[in-house]
Amino acid sequence: MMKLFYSPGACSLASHIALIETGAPFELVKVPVADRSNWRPEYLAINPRGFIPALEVNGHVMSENAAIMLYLAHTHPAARLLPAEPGALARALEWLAWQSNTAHPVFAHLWRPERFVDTAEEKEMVKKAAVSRVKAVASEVETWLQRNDYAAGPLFSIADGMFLVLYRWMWRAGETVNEETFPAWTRYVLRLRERPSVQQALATEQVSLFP
Ligand SMILES: N[C@@H](CCC(=O)N[C@@H](CS)C(=O)NCC(=O)O)C(=O)O
Repeated sequence: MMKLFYSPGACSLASHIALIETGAPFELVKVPVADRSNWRPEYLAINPRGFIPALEVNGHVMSENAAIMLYLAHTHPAARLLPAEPGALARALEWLAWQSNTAHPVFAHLWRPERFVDTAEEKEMVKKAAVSRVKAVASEVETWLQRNDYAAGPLFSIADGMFLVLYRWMWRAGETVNEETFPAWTRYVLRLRERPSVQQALATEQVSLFP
């Protein structure tokens, strides 16, 4: 059975949602990053990089949300987790790459500056720079969703889970996110919340979409 290593409300929520969407049976293993469980030897034996998520399938472990979700989409075609049309498929992959190489690192700089620099002064500078980049990331998502229902365009795909995660991270970072400040993004997360997979993942992880 597939086994997902996750931390409540972390980026692993995107893989969790995709996993439920497949309809396949799976097990969840909680590795809370809040208490640094992900750096314990037991977890490093599973994913030597120490990050969550990781997905174990028949003894084989894969990491990185994009890789995990692509694997799930390909092994469960009936779940239609990726668009067939090449332009929309490229768009889904574009957002998956951007989520990993641009959006996620902004929050890593904000919440874990010690990963990048050493002194207290440097950490403050890194955090300060991240605050303005958070706003740039958010405005990119809002602009896209003003013209498109989902990340890939008209249909739900594996590129949507992380937009939902980022929405939560916005208010967790102290930003005001609501119908007034980010109307399209807010309507979008309300639409995603209608999916049973999203409801189940949020309930299991015991996290909410709004403050
Ligand atoms: N690009 C990776 C990012 C993984 C990542 O940074 N995960 C965070 C949680 S959202 C983590 O494990 N943080 C633990 C730490 O920094 O100690 C992915 O998309 O899977």
